[in-house]
Amino acid sequence: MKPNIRQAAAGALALTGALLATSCKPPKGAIQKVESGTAEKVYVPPGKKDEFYNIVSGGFSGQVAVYGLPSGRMFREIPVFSADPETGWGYSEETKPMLETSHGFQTWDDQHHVALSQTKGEHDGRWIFANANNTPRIARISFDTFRTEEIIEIPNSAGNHSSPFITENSEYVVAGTRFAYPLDDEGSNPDVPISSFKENFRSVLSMVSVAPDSGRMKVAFQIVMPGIDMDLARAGKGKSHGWMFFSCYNSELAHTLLEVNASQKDKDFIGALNWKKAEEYVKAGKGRKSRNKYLHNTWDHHTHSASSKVEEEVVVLDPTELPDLLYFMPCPKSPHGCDTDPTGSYIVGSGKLAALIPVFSFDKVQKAIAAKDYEGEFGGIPVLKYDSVLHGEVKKPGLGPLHTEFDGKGNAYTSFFVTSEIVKWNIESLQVVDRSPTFYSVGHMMVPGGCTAKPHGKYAVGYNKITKDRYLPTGPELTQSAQLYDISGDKMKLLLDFPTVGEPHYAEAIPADLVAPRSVKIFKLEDNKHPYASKSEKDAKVVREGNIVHVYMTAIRSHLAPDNIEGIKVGDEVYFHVTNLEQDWDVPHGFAVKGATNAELLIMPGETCTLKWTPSRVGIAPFYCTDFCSALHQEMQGYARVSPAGSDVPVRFGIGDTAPK
Ligand code: RUQ
Ligand code: CUA
Repeated sequence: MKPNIRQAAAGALALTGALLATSCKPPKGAIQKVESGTAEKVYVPPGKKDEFYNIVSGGFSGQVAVYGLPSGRMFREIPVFSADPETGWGYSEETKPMLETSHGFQTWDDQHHVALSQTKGEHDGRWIFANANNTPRIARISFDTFRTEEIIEIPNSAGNHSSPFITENSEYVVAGTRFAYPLDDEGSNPDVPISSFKENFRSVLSMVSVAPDSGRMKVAFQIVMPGIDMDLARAGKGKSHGWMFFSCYNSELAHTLLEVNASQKDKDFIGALNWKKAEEYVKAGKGRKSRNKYLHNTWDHHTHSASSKVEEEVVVLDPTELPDLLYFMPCPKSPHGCDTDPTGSYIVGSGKLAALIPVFSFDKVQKAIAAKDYEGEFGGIPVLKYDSVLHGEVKKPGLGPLHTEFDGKGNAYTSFFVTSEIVKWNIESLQVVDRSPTFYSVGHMMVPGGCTAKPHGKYAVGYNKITKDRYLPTGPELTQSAQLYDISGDKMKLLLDFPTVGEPHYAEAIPADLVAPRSVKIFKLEDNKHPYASKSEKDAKVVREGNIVHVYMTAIRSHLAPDNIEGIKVGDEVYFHVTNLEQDWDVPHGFAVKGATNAELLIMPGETCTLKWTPSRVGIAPFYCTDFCSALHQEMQGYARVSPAGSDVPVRFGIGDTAPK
């Protein structure tokens, strides 16, 4: 008997039900109902733009990514510490110096935190700073071009995690050592047994100054301390301006199995550095001059090229000899986040293993310092009494607190890794007022402007470590993800999940109006001072100097000039210097040549970029534009003839009528 439609449908439903029960059923708690009308809150209709730029660290991708809020759409991945074949970053001759370090050329790092420039404690929309955790560096990215324009290496440091948190007027960005190690500056001997940790390993906090107009960075001075691991930091603001606070773990000074050995003590520390005092000491010549070699790489806007300079020296201050410089505050259980509220009155420590959140009062810290209210010292640095500096504790907030942000309305929001939630609490009363689950294991969280003196509020974003069942599976590795919450009312409301690239750690968000109007649309051709620029097609040429061949090439819709080149030989070093002659927004040209072992170039209007090519085979090598730039983009192509080494084929080149006959 044939089953009727109804029976067939019921059977199909039963089958689907069985499948769901076995393989596709989400674990309990994975589905959270969203209210009707939620979609409209994140929907940015075609032709409309997002309200905020969300600048998100890329973690082990080494890059920084830019998303829109509330849509969660990704706009750009900015190459910073990792080479990026898509843009030629780290592959073009112009960008290579940006990735030089004292250890050599590095094409990767671990990018954890971003800091947006501030004036009077508020976002000013000029720069993004980003840290490299592995080989200690800080990068500065321009909001005008969304490009990295400076990278400075941090000497006397290892594991630059507590970085690049910024002071109220962008006077400094900070860099703290996460992996204490024996300093390896000139004259010291870092070849010591690891077991001599206590005697020989040190940590250094660096204050890197930022020039007010150019943004140019300089390692202004460093504070050396015992081998505790510095984790995160925040500058004071308002009344606490002039101070830098930073969390420290491993006060046990363990050097093996830290998981256990660095979790012995009840309390570790939050350090409080009086950097104004440090400036006085430096001025008075109280520092030791440490001889180092560290690189400082900068981008020149006129030549469209980077250069790398070796710095040789840095001033180091010793807080055991210089009074009133540095204090420790006891903080429960391996603190991670160390965050100051918008008024600068409170410092929140997030002990990863603590079941409470201590909130310190800056006024009480000042009183305790004045009264020398110490409970002892650590490595010669005074430790203030916990009870004397405490504003209070948030009791039973959750497990595994990591980071805290603020909404400017008296509330704090703390991420909890272990209990997978964001908890909202009142800074004055220390009462928990709301909590919302995250999916899953949230690391950093962010409120737009939440680290500034004037938070923009409205949203919170959680950056999760685990996504499990939230997205379509993509093999063993699932996408990293963020979650957007509406925090405009009393209760947090989950609005949206969106995937991210790399592993997001800290992020900031800034109103689009502060950034969008600054955006550079083209580079003016007349300002191009690149030594190999060709400013018009008639300047295009090929010049041989020994076995080096310079191709001065131009790109404009829709041809490359010259597009026929002869006289290149196996063993030559060929440099294609391609100038994009366009002066229109959003018309890059790309350039690639067969057999090149590096990458493509992606050349912005008015810019010159150089690809090095060492042809290895005799024959004809086609080259072409890689970016679909016009209806005749496919025709934007040409040929290079490669002859045997020692051949006498002369250099000839041209396009159209001038092509070699
Ligand atoms: S750290 S959560 Cu660099 Cu908290 Cu990542
Ligand atoms: Cu130029 Cu495609």
